[in-house]
Amino acid sequence: MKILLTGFEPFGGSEVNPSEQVVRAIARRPPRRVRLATAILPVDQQKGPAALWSAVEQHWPEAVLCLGEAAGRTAISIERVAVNLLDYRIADNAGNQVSDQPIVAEGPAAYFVTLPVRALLTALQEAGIPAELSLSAGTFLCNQVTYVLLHRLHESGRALPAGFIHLPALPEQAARRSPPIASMSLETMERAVRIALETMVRECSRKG
Ligand code: PCA
Repeated sequence: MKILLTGFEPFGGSEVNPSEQVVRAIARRPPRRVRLATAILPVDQQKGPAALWSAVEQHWPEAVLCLGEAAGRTAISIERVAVNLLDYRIADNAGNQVSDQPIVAEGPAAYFVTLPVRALLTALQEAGIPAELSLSAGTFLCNQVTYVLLHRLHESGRALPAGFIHLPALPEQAARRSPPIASMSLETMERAVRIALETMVRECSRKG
């Protein structure tokens, strides 16, 4: 199965982004049943969604899994919904900080992701990895790219499974915060995303 896996470059003053590191690690040794395409997206209100869509058009994968960092989350967070709202709590890497705007004027208020979120959660929990379903990817870029992806897939009539997983901070990022925040090792996050990809293959071939 051909899957597009994406991460983000570092942002918000951090030198690393676990989502980029996980994507690069999996690209070096993709799971056996996955034909993997990858992209690292810029943390930029204009360029981020455009880079994701151009990777979709370049590869036309059978499924899309996007990853991003949500420092402070205590578990692998499988997002269920993307909302039509831009309300950046910090500036992106180009200095944009937009408030109270829709992502797509006249677009629907929200889209549900089209990944098998319950099966992903169960697979991660059975592997002993802390995981949760999340009702909000926030109102920053991760929510925005997910909304734009689901909107464009919807508009183009392509029913690809597509969605988003937020990763906690890495231990070295958490250690710099005072007080420290929750973290997860790169090895565990990589294992989680491998399990997510394998679950997508299994669930999608069961349905197809
Ligand atoms: N996390 C941010 C954007 C890039 C990233 O990795 C977010 O949660 O919106």
